[in-house]
Amino acid sequence: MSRLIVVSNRVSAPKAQSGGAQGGLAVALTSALREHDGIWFGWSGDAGPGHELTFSTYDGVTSATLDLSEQDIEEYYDGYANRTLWPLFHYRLDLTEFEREFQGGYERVNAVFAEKIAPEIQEDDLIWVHDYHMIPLGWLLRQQGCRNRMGFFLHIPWPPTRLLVALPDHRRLVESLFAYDVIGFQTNEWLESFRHYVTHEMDAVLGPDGSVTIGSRTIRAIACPIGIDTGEFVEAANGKTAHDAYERMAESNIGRDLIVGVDRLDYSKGLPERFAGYERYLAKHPERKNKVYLLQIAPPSRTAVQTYRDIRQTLEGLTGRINGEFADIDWVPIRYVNRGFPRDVLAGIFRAARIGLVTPLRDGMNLVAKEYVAAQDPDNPGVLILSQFAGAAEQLTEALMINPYSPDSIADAIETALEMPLEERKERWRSLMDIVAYEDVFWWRQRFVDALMNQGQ
Ligand code: GDG
Repeated sequence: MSRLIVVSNRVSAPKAQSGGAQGGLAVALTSALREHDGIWFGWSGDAGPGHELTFSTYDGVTSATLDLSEQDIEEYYDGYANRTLWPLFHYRLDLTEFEREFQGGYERVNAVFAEKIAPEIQEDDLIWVHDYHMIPLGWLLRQQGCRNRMGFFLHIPWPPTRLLVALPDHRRLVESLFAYDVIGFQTNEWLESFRHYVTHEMDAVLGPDGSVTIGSRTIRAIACPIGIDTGEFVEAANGKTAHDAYERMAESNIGRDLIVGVDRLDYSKGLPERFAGYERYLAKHPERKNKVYLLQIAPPSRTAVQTYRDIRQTLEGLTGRINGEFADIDWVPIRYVNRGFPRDVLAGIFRAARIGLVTPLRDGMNLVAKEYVAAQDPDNPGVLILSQFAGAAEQLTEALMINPYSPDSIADAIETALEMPLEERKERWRSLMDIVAYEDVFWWRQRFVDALMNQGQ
């Protein structure tokens, strides 16, 4: 079996997994890497001089990280990754910042990674690069003489061509993707957008089975939706910590229905829209006052970026206003918690919740939706309300689908969910769970790695 080399911006070894906001990528890759011998490369998350690799092995996963300089972090991570590519790829041209230094820093840091990683690669290693931080890495590795099979997986959406062309040097960025043998997207929709771009902007020729040819170079572009480690999550939901969290919730609910939202604090997650939908619900259904509440867990992320500080302020204002307007002396309609919790505590909270409310304006996939499904009690499952703009909507078709831009759409779905008979809840949950259980993180990994091994055979 070939070794698997994974490269992503951040490396999150298993020991770092308790508490705090654990990104979806980290959760997924840890499960995948444990089965393969190999190395996970990335940024340490720290600022420091030099770019030396530090290796460590924990629980079957070897990681190799390097520090970046303050300037690298500012331009590559806070800059091009999080102030240029992230908003643009989430259709937020209004929040996208185009600065030459950001692009320069991004290319420089990717070149550092290529230079450091290339000597560590063995002849038949498979290389799997992740996400928007690392788009040009494959091309830069090829410049270092690397001839291995290389795949790239994009965890976030691929934007429509008309938005992408607003990025200075967009073509240079997309061309660099052709250094990979396989490119994976979360959904058919993002894949379609990519195919549209390469045919309209680059004269690519599309072939059967996802092949894309430019000149003499043929690669494969596929849709390959990421899953969760469903078995582990079900186990967590049935474990003692989750049970304690469940009991704690049940005690504090005192018969009220819990609606839960769990998201990194990010403008793509549709949190103000979610609160507005819930507010509309309370206004439309005064009879439900004191019988329901929304628990929103939102650990802060990317706090160096102004737009992230803004979203935090917006939500604090909204929570205060809604609670001020609707609360009673013995009831607060929104509990807004600005910190992270361990995974198994989350599993217990999900299980205690009558509704999982997932309302992103755009999301590559959204693993919380899948985790909510996995955590449910099969005999008395809750209802998933899901944005039509989450990548997960392509798979989780039995969720109650909403348009997050419409407060009425969210409000009506909340009422439908609370009124839903047990039989229908069970039926919907069963078909959601079949997908979450079958198309899990191992299925995803296998599908991508198979595509990579078979490409060009
Ligand atoms: C990107 C894409 C795509 C959240 N709060 C806590 C916590 N979390 C965990 C969740 C989930 C993960 O973080 C978030 O994953 P998402 O998929 O929802 O979102 P992103 O972080 O934006 O991830 C996304 C994903 O990559 C994978 O490809 O699905 O579209 O944007 O696992 O449970 N975990 C803990 N405490 C928290 O308070 N322990």
